[in-house]
Amino acid sequence: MTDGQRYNLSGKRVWVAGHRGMVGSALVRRLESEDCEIITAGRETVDLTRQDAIEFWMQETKPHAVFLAAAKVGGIHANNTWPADFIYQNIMIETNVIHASHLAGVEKLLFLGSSCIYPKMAPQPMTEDVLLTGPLEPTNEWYAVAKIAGIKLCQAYRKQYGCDFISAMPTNLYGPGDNFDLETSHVAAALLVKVHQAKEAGQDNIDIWGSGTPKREFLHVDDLADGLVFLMQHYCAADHINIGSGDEVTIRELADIIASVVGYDGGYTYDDTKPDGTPRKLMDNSRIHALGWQAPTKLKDGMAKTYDWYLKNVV
Ligand code: GFB
Repeated sequence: MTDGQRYNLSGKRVWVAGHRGMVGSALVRRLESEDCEIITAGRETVDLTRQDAIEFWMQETKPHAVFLAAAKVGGIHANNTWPADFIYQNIMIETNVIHASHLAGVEKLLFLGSSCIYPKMAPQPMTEDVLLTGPLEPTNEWYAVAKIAGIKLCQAYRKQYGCDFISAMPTNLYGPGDNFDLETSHVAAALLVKVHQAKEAGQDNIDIWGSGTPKREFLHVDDLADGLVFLMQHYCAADHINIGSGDEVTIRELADIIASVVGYDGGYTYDDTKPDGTPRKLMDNSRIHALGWQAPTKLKDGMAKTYDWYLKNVV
């Protein structure tokens, strides 16, 4: 397959690795409208950190296509607190799944990275080619190094063996299926929980970690899943590709959006014992736009849908 050709999912056996996570479950929802067979396997069936287990399972299962959404993920505090878990588990999962996919003759694989692969002080918006041009953000360099290794694995297997393995780098995500645990979650889920609980308890304050001034770009996970299926079908190149929304706000502005969705009119206090992390990480999405895909969901609408899901499924 050469650049620009379409990969047809019809009739294909498509493995979503990590189907219980926020991204994996969104991918399964999205793939239900494609004419393909969706394959999933929980940790009790195959432990992706064990090389022999994954190679055996892949030889038996023989998927045609793989979405590699399995990963050890977490917010700024989790990344900063458990660096060994983040680097070890992610490198093991990527190495095992990518190598086993090559051995099993997988036709196409999409590896999922993160915008934290880019240098902390990268010029904004960040184009794909700023990768490896400067030092990483220290709170998540372990996770970032593992994700950079995943990009390089895909490129190496393409170069040496001709495998059609591609990499997509999403911006910060939110949506149904997110992790709502306050210690390990990302900011969108954390603030949704804090604002909801404050409203329910009649509290007039919630705490925001750091200064509230860092900027983040937020993409609804159902938009991400749609974009990933689009890339699986239309993108074929060694270079990784950004996938974002262009919806950039400060953390304080995000709190205001969530407050208006939830109906909370209290205030905020800022916890300066917690890190700010990267000051800004806005993606340049020109490449994926040029291919013909854009994220449809606006941040406030996506947050309202997520809050609705949270009330029905988590509270
Ligand atoms: O989403 P988040 O945890 O991760 O935090 P990163 C984003 C910003 O929100 C930081 C602030 O400036 C946090 O200090 N923040 C404010 C909070 N209140 C809260 C809160 O209650 N919980 C959380 N979690 N944050 C992660 C990386 O970075 O982004 C990962 O560590 C990954 O590796 C992911 O790349 C997408 O955006 O800073």
